[in-house]
Order: sequence, then C-alpha cells, then structure tokens
Amino acid sequence: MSEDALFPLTLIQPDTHDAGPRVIAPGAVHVPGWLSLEQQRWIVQRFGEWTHGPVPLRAATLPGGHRMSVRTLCLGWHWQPYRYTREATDVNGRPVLEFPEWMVRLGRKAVADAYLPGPEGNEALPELAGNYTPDAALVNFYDRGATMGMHQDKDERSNAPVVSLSIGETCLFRFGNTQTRTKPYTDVELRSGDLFVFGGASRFSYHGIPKVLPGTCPEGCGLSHGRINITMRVTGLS
Ligand code: MD3
Ligand code: FE
Repeated sequence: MSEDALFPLTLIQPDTHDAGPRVIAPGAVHVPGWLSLEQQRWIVQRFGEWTHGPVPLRAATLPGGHRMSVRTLCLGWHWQPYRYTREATDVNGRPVLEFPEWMVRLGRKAVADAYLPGPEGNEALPELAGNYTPDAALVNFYDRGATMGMHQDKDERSNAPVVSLSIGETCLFRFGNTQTRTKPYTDVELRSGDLFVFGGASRFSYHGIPKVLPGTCPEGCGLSHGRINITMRVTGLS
C-alpha cells in the first residue's frame, strides 16, 4: 500500500518519532525513543548528584563577555570556552568529576545502535562502535528560555563521533552544514529519550537549539521542567 493511501491528503503524517533510526545527513543518525523512561529517571538522579560538585552547574561566559543561557556541568574533562582542562579554572578551580564507566558502555551501545544497521552514508563507520571510548561529557541544562546558538564542536582533537542524549522538554534542534552557520539546515524535534549520533561527514557541522518547548516533559522522565542534554565526546587529550 502506498504512503498516500495510508495518510490521505497528508492530513495525517506518519510520526517520525515512531520509526527507527533516521539518517539526517551522512554520519548523523537520530534514534527516537532510545532511552526507556526508567533509564531517563535513573540518569536524572545521577544528574542531581553531579550538581553537588565539586564543580557546580554553571553558565559559561564566552570570550566576548556574553554569558550562555544554558548551564553546563562536565564529566572526565572540564570544558570552558574554548578548551578542555582537568580543573575548572574558570569556575572554582576544583577537579572535574570522573567519566563514569557506565557512560562508556552506554556510548558504545549508542554508536552501535545508530550505525550498525548500516544506514546509507555510514558504510565506513560500523568498525567504530566496539572501540568507541568517550572520555568527556558535557551535561547541559536548559531552564525556561534557554537556547544555544549555531556553533561547531571543534575543541576535541579527534574526529570520533559525538553521542547526544535528550531528557525532559522537547526542543527544536537545528542541524546545519560544515561551511557556514546559516542555511542550508534541517530542523529536527528532539524529545525525551532520543539519541543522536554525529560522526563521519557530520562531525564538524554547525548546530544549535533555537528553542525548547515549555511544558513538554513526559510523565515519568524524572524532570518536572527543563531539558537535559548529555553529549559524550572523545577529546583526544591525555
Ligand atoms: C553535531 N548541545 O553541547 S546536542 C553541545 O542539545 C551541543 O544541548 C546541544 O551542541 C544540546 O555542544 C545539541 C546535538 C549535537 C551535539 C554535538 C554535535 C550535535 C552535534 C557535534 C557535532 C555535530
Ligand atoms: Fe555542540
């Protein structure tokens, strides 16, 4: 049966969040609903623990003096604009929390689940999955009104994929190109539990979060409001 017959007049669209992995661009794979609600709640509990320090959640100040609206905490390596350090020298000088072993395993599973089905454009990537060893995570918290401007992640000395997990309110994620921070780009809704992996030709693409949709936390995700995004990275540092 054709799509048209199933979705007459396109008044009813198939919800892309009900399907499996979706390749947005070569190396960029969106896996809706990857984390169960139980896993989401468990991660939110860990998040609560991480906020107790030694380094608090903080809004980073960019070199021009602009303070980000997103607040961030780090695991493994501390990120500050625009480098990684072992101590939070731009916050309170304390050492960063260690990168948890469970997150290495989760990152490996994420890369495998996104790439191993072999979606087009990912032919060279499957051998990555088993060896993927992230050593830094940025944990972003989007409170009411927080956004993230279009940027590239290029402080890492590695082209290994970035693994992104979303929990809490739905956001609009803007995935751009590697050349400019402007069009062309693709807008994708990221919901609680979604996985996104950015590797290969997409690793150095511009991207941002133009908005978070208030009041969209699903029941049982562990958050009453706001959005958590975890991005795992391989820094290539020692
Ligand atoms: C594409 N975080 O922490 S996750 C970031 O939702 C960041 O908090 C956003 O951008 C957030 O740097 C977006 C999606 C994402 C993360 C890293 C990428 C997309 C990426 C790295 C390369 C290409
Ligand atoms: Fe980023």
